[in-house]
Amino acid sequence: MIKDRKISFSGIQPSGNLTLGNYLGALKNFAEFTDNYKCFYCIVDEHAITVRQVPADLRRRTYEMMALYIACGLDPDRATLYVQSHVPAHAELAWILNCFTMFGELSRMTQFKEKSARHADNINAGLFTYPSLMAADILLYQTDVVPVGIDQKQHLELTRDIAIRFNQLYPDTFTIPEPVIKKTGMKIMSLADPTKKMSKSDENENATVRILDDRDTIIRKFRRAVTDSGSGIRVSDDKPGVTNLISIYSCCTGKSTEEIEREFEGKGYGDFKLAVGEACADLLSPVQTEFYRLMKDKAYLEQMMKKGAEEASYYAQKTLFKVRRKLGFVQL
Ligand code: ATP
Ligand code: LTN
Repeated sequence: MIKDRKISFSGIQPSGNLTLGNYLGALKNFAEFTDNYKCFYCIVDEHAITVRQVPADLRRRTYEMMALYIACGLDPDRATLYVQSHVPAHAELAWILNCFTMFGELSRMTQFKEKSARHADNINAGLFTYPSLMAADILLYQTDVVPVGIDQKQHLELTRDIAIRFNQLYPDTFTIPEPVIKKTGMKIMSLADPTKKMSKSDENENATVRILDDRDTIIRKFRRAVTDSGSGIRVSDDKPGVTNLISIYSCCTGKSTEEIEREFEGKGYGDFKLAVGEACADLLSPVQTEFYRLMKDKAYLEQMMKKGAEEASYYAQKTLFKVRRKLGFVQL
């Protein structure tokens, strides 16, 4: 494929209500690429069913994700926004890549180990081969950059290994993608246990701030956030709670760590937590307003999904055609 611009691709699962971690680690960074890159941002519903989903919830969240993509500043005329299951090429390439992915590699994935421990009654083959589908997502579009949080680094490394292996056997098939992981915001921690990642599937509601939480809820959750013993608002390994809040405040306001430490010198945790809560609520408020406006117009969201799927299919088919030809499949 001859590219006139570099390509950015990322995906988010419609598997729960999105958190501040998803926003700061991934979503918020997607729009930055639209000026200079051709962007594909996917709602990965096929990944979501590796864990049991209630059908009505999955459907509702898929619409919500589309609305959130747009509400976060992604213009559907400038970025291709679509749903994974609307483009069958993803599942097709995933099967092919499964034949180039090793059992040992998949067994080492920490997300697989964590999710199989959490869902011990449903350790299905899809959960195991999840990374080959993710590699297919990325490689189908000849992607150059993948904006993600740090937890996805291992999957990105595997994607690169699969692409390199495939290219060695069948030269010039895939572009080798690079992860783009922002230093601040790459791993927002739980407000209840700052040694754990903030996760959308956490059962403790006080552990997560949701993108759609209202202002009072956001401020209350930050007020209850676990901080560390002693006082002092500074980044330190023995202060994981305060360090996490400083990083959130930095993402929300654009201030550096040093500026923040100076701003709160001599102040208590109470003042600091309130400031973080307010900054976070201010950041999310315009996203929420736009989200609720868009959710009233389902027909528009469906129209955008359709347009996105058509655009994505066009590019995906080109890669898939090349792959099939190189493998020796008969093309009719
Ligand atoms: P689940 O809890 O269902 O496993 P998740 O919250 O990890 O989901 P995903 O849909 O798997 O969310 O992730 C979407 C994007 O958000 C990915 O790029 C991921 O790296 C990023 N992300 C998720 N949690 C965080 C976090 N706490 N901090 C920063 N980025 C995050
Ligand atoms: N595995 C990712 C979601 C995901 C993704 C992708 C991210 C699926 N396909 C392609 C980037 C690129 C997750 O669990 N966060």
